[in-house]
Amino acid sequence: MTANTSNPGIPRRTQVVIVGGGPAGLLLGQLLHRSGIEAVLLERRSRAYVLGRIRAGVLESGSVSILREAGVGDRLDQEGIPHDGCFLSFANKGFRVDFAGLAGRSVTVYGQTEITADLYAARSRSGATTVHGVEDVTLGDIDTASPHVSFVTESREHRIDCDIVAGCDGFHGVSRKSIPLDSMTQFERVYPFGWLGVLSETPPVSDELVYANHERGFALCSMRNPQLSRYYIQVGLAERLEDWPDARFWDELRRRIPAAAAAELVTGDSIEKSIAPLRSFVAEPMSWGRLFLAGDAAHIVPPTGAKGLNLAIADVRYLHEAIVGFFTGDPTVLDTYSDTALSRVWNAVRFSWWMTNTLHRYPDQTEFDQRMQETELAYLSGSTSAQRVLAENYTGLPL
Ligand code: FAS
Ligand code: PHB
Repeated sequence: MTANTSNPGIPRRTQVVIVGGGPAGLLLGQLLHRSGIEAVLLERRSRAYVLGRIRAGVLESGSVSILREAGVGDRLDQEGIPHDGCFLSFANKGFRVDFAGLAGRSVTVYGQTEITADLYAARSRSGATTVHGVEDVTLGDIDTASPHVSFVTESREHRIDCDIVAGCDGFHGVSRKSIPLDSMTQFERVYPFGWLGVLSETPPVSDELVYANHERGFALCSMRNPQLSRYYIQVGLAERLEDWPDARFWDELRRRIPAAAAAELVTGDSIEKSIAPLRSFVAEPMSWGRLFLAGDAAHIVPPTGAKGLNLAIADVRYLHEAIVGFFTGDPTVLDTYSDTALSRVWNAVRFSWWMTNTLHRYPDQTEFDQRMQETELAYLSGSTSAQRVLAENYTGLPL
């Protein structure tokens, strides 16, 4: 690594530049470090800002294994909550899908916030270079064998030459946009609703997640631990946070979940409240020259299937293997990364799309549409085969 005179902590050259310090970038950095490969990580926001984000909550069993292999599974094993099933409800009726019995595997509830904290702690221990507060990040010569990344930090310009650029900078990042549009195909569906999420220091209404289809709209009861609950209700795209005081949120949630659950609901002040839009998006291919996209930089799924974070982790596992192959004499394995990752991405995109369509109420939905949803859910409630399909996809298809 060649030191950079204007800022000794920032090298002029390294093997891999990772753009984005969310879960994808941090996990890739951790796996590469453990493989003896140098990677400089560039993050636009401060570490505190990234650690303050409240996002995903459910980990597939494959994701848990990968985090353990990365050496960041200790707290996850102590504090993560295994879930062997979940509930779905419609027309005030509910039924349980037995993940363990039907798919032979479970999921673990452990917040993305905690995963990011564990990964940042590991990165600090590794001593690898992380630059926060970067601006004007620009990828150069990514279609050659000598790519480089330029950026500004503390009003100084920097350039890092490297062998590989990992674009882990999320949907709004610069990496995907650095690929010529005529070299890429983008697939997208924007849903006509969003999720209003609340975090509250209250005991969860149920030991397992409850996904509710209701004619007023979707609702989800989740948690982070026995004293920290996470709830969501579907809202229209024009809804504003200021129109949703806590009391209104709790009243609406009670109306959408089964009466038995509503009777158990413990309400409290929200300690976080946000509205997230829902979209399905896939960019093909997930690589161009020496640039490789992972996580939300390449794809977005509606959170209904709890797939976003898990897809990011699976991408990183494949990309790590490909990069190790490149540096140990087998450059061809990088060529297969995009196809390998996309085959898993599309399965998750389909499942998340199906869960979203089955559980949400569309603004222009007719009574017939609502009856079709309820009929599908009624069939699901009585069919072990149909529940097995849901259980296999929800707990994560084999990596
Ligand atoms: P991220 O977006 O997490 O991280 C990208 C990082 O790149 C960010 O830290 C950003 O600051 C940085 N960055 C951006 N541009 C940059 C630049 N030019 N230079 C340097 N850095 C740059 N998934 C679920 O499974 N369940 C959920 O309930 C769920 N809820 C969500 C709610 C919201 C509001 C959002 C936005 C997403 C949610 N997701 C959920 C999906 C989410 O968990 C993502 O899948 C996950 O964060 C993906 O991780 P990354 O790919 O690392 O992207
Ligand atoms: C969450 O706990 O934040 C969560 C759980 C399951 C989902 C989406 C979000 O499908």
